Amino acid sequence: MNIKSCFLIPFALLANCLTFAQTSPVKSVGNITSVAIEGQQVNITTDNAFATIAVYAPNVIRVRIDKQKLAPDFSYAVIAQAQKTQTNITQNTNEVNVVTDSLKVTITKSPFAITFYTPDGKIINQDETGLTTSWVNESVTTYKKMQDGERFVGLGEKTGNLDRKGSGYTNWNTDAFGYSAGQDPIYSTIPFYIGIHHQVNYGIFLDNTYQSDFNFGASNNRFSFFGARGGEMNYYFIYNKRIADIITSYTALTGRMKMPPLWSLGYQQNRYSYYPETEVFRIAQTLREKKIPADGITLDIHYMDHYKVFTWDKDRFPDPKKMNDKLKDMGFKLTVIVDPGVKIEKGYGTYERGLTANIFAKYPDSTNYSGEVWPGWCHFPDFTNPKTRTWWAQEMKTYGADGISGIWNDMNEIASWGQKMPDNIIFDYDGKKASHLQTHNVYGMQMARSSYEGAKEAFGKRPFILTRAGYAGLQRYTAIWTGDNRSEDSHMLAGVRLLNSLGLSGVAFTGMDIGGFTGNPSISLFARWIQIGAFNPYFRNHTAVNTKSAEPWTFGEEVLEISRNYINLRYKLMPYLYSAFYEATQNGQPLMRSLAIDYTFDANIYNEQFQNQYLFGSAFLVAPFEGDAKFGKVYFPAGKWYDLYNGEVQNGGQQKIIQLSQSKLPVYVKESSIIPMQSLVQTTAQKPTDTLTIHVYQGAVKNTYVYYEDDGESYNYEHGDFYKRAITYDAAKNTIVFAKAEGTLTSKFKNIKLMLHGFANSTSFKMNGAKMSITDDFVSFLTPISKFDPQGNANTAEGEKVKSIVIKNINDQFSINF
Ligand code: MIG
Repeated sequence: MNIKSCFLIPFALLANCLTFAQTSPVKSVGNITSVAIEGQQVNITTDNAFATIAVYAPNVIRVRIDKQKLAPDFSYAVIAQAQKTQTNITQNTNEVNVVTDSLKVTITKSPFAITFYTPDGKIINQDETGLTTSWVNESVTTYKKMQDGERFVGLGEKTGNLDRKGSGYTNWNTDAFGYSAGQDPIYSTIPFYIGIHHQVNYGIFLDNTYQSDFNFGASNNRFSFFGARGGEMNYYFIYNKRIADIITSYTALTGRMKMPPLWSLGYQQNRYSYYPETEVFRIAQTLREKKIPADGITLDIHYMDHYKVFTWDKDRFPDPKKMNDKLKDMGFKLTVIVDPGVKIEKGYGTYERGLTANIFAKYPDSTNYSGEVWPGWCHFPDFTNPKTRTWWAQEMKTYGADGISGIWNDMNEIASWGQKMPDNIIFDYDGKKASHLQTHNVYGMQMARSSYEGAKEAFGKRPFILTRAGYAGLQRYTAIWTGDNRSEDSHMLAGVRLLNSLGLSGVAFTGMDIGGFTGNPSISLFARWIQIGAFNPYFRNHTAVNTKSAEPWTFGEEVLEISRNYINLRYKLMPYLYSAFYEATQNGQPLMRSLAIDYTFDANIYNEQFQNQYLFGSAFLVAPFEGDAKFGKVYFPAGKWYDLYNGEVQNGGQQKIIQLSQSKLPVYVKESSIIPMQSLVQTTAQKPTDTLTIHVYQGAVKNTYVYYEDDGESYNYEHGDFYKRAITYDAAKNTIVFAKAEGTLTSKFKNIKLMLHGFANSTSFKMNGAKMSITDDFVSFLTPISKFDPQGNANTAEGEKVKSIVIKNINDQFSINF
């Protein structure tokens, strides 16, 4: 309440009111008292605060507000600098107006409140003028007016519905063992969300590493809010017409992933824990004998000597280098887990070197903080100190020498027994010095960063890095998985939404424990989960220490065949997957694409029945259902959709009840899609045959697809050593055009086989103007399984008649007319 409104109150209450105004526990930003325009930014003083509103890019506005003068700028998330942009800033007595090519911002002076408009004057987002921005003690919150019909998506690794309207969330990285499917918070923090209303959408990224809170109309219908328990209000407002472009803008700010090692896209076999070495070889051999393609095996904490990071239990693993050489000969790469806690033990090298380098997090009295975790009492490296990151990179060398290929960062929330790290631990925060409260949410990301930087040096190849905790921008260094989920149907589906939400929040390389971590999945649940896993970016089977074995062959012959079928399909799709990852490196598009990205204003996709559906890359519509469901309802958004397995066409804009089968995951292909595939291999270390098969699906929309290849392991692609080619299917012109390849690499394929789906009505095909021969062909994406499906569907060889064309030389530049 401000003083002015007190005058509207009867005299008898006035005294009361004034007392209230003076002692209000909520301190509002108040009115603007001075404005200074400085290039692209407006510097503001208000009754109670200081603010700057800066044009960061034509479509990105940065807002900073603090009770004291703004501190020097620093961020672990944002790597982009403000761009010089055509900006027009004017002011009159009531307001300041900031205009760029992409949007208009109006800042009213009494009270200080901001409204963002489209260039043609539609409101995109506005402060709630009664509440604006305020503090309760050190907590700062900005209140935004709830727009009619407003929806909210994203916010990273958050449980709940796709549309977050009506829910509130807290960001505080938490070791959430066996979390429930609706629990909050869990492991990681990405304070970025997308709001949608009246045919407009926008992104807001709150860059503040303190505990943060978001409210999308929970327990109120007046506002949405975001805020943090300390530090300054510091947010980036992003406006683009399409959500895909908002993701591109957000990842321009916070960075994008690098090309992953090709092997990390293969199937990964895990459990807590495989040991000794003979057990690792038994798993590797069984995968090969049972013809389950696989690329990775992961070692959990039991490989270490008494859980001491950077050591080996020499009884279990006498010669790691030899083991890795042998695994590599078999086409496997090894990933090992690392925990941040360094055991306090005299004579233990990592500990001693850590003491000498003085890199552990400290109490204010300069003693090293000790907490208890797997190895017993530990110190914790302060990964926000550049010195620590260098030290960790140095330690990483031993893994390089041992032939390790991947680093799995666990327990980096930080987790410790007791789960109550004291507030008063001091971290370097890259020279700024910060308490645990400010550092907590960014610690995990800085550990993953240290592992990435160290492994990149030590392995001599692209490392695979995985993390459990993270903060906005984590995608620059690492993939992420969703921790200790449960072997339950609701968890599998909640997991799909977690990954879709991470995708909306700039993280493309994501996965969940296939089969569930705690508990034992039923046969039907495992069958469904492994099918979905084949359509997850990171595809890893994992289970806890005290559960039954959960390798694909432990659920009976039928599930083994189902697993093999889908893992085979994944390997045949490797060229498609790899190209999709390339896209993520270029514009931040995730592999798992919530339908909110492409069908933002179609209300059906937010319906709880359909909210788990997603696109995998640009082509596949995946509809996940519980393991034992007999029927399911699928929503087909606008366009035309082909059943992956038999080519049957479904028109968009309809809901359809479909019969489900344990052996098949409902997957559809979007019209006009272009999907490159290869022959089946057992590991990405094996070369596929010379033929790149490219499926083209007839449709009404024009599609330009970018096919991408590189050596799959080095950074030479950064210097042009890749093979990249645009393929355009133009429905209106009846053409398929293969543009000239870019890059210095020769393709690993020698010829192309084009498979044309839905082209039965096209009878004459010409290549570069000359008539060409075309063959009737048959495509089947799955192998019939030998057992009778218990749900009653005999699974015979399902497939689709197509037309095929062989192009003898992949390097030909050609155009096909039909
Ligand atoms: O306290 O390393 O989420 O994947 O298997 C548990 C053992 C520690 C938690 C991880 C899980 C891993 C487990 N870790």
